[in-house]
Amino acid sequence: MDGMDTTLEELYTQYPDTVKKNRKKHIVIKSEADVACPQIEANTRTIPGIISQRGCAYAGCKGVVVAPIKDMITITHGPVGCGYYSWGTRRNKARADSTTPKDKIYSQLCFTTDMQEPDIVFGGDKKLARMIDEIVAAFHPRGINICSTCPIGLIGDDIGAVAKAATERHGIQVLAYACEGYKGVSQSAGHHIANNTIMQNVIGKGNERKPGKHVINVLGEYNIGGDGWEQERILKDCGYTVNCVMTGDASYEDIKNLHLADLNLVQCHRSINYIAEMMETKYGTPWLKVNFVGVEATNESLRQMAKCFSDPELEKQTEEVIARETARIEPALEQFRKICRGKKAFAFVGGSRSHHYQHLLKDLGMEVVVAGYEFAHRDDYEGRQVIPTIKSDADSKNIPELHLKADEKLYREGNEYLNLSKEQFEALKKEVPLNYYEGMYPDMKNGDIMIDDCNHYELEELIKKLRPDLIFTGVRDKYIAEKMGIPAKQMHSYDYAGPYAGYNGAINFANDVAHTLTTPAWKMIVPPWERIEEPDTGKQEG
Ligand code: CFM
Repeated sequence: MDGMDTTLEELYTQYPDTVKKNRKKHIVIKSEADVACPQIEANTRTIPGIISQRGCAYAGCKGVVVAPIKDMITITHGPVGCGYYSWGTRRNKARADSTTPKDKIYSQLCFTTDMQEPDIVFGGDKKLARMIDEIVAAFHPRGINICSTCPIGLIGDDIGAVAKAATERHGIQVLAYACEGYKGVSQSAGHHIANNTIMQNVIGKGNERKPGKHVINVLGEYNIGGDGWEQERILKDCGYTVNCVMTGDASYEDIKNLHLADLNLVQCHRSINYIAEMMETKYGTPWLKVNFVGVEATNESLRQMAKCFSDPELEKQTEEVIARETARIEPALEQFRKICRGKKAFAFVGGSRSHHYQHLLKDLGMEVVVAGYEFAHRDDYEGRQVIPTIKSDADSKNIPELHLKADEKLYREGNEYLNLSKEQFEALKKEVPLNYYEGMYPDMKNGDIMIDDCNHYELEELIKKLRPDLIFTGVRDKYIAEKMGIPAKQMHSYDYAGPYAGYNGAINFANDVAHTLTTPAWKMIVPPWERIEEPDTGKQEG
């Protein structure tokens, strides 16, 4: 602990006082003596001048939540760059099925109004309306999304009016998302905008419940590298009917029928919790946070789901799947563990995955010494879980209240540090229906670092000081690490690999990590701390 304090103090010395004061609030050292997670500042504006790894509201709305809906066409209303650079990089996979033929899948295409100077001066709404007409004539999609970029908000195009008129003209739903990039402090604002629009306009419009005894949705699973398909395979094996994996490989129709499921699973809590909570209030649909990344985490999630339904047959089938799948992959995992065990890792990704991968890395015997998020909120760091019980309609109506009660208590008392003793906190946990408590902070070890909105400088300094064996990170910071001779895995699109979720995903991941760790190339790079600095003579060459 003291060592880590000194490490951080050294890191802060480069900062001016105001920056130091700010950044200190975003970095926490894990102490096992703490009853609850110390307050970490999160979801606040990045200080100008700091190289952050965050994205924008448009990225969160269009790139993350909306664009993966496979049979809707998503228009980027704005300059071509926003459309082009948000095109195809996330690897949210989609495939044809009995209700969506191949020629109705548009999620891999890029549509943009390509706003030019005259459009900025005179307004772009006519161009947008023309584009919708062209799209309908050429593709006949089932629905259209319009996502605004920064200039649209600045010039005041009324995309809502364009969408409304187009809906009437063409008889298909055209939705407007005012997700200008500057809104909020990160992509997180965009998730919220997308959730609100889909909840208000799409969910609840269908009336076809898929056949099955236990019908579920997987919310916040975007099928990166095929993760959602692996989850569907496992869930079907356990006896569930998967109504919708949202929005990875989801169709417009699936989302209209979202409210007809019995339980919402929330895989990414950050980007879709708003829909889970709104559906709980509006339809009484209970939700459960799950994590299908990691073998133990997958097993635990399946067990918790089965508990929700109070069905012995389901519990039995779940245990059979767990036993069969775990036995199948364990020998291969053990081989990879021989390479991975004891290796130190950093995990710095988005708003959800760093925590999910803590579990999978633990399965491989690796230690996560630094973990952080780009844009998560405090509850993502703190972590908590309520397991609902689905018995009858009347019972499920009470669930929103239970959730609220648990949240309120933990936020206002547990997490605001009203000096709760361990006993008080345990009593609180008994009193509220919180029967499973996990999250980034609870899953860390004494002395580990938890960091919010880690910037370029901090990443470099932490690498120099802690010398991890491997870094799990994003597109921009990956190369910082690699130039320092530390292998990095890009955990947004998995460096073109995957799936990494579920049982098959665990094997893929272990294989990739073991290969990365043993790649001889990393030994050929001399990291900066081992380079002998040439004394600076002050003379200019040439
Ligand atoms: Fe959720 Fe995601 Fe994530 Fe996210 Fe993202 Fe992503 Fe992510 Mo990149 S929805 S918060 S906004 S799990 S695109 S699939 S990998 S930053 S940790």
